[in-house]
Amino acid sequence: MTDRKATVSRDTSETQITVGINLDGTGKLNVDTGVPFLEHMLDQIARHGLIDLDIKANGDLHIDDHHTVEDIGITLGQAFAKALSDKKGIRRYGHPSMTYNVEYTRSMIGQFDVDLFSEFFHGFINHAAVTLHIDNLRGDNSHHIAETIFKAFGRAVRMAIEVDERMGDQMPSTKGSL
Ligand SMILES: [Mn+2]
Repeated sequence: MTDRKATVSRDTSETQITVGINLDGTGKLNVDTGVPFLEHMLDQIARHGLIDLDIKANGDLHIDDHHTVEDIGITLGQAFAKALSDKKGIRRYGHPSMTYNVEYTRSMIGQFDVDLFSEFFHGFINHAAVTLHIDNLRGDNSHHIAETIFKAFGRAVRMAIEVDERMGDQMPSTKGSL
């Protein structure tokens, strides 16, 4: 199997972001974004997805965290798609689509606005071209609710991108190409 690694840089007037990704990593995170709670969540993706992530972001945090969080989602999605390449031999695939049903018990976790989680996932799915359904069943602590979402996301991604020996180099779709 070829290396499933990629690096993507994305530069706008609002944010400058570089994401390095290794889909077959060991769960190592190297991060510097200026948004500590998001970093805690990126750590869940890396650890539970067994993905190595190297993420540097320099965003307009003097306004708020919005652009930085959304654009990290976008750049991570681009790096993910690039590292997956033609998607041959993996277990699951999708098309950009998301449902997100989560009720938080408070609007802020520390300094972090919980609205921004859906912005992050929207950015990711649109650029990674994946289908993602997030339904939080229950929970009474917003920090824990967020953690369960990101842990489950990491696990789901890990399963989806695992190479299935029986698939050979087939595309996991009756369409034959994506
Ligand atoms: Mn925690």
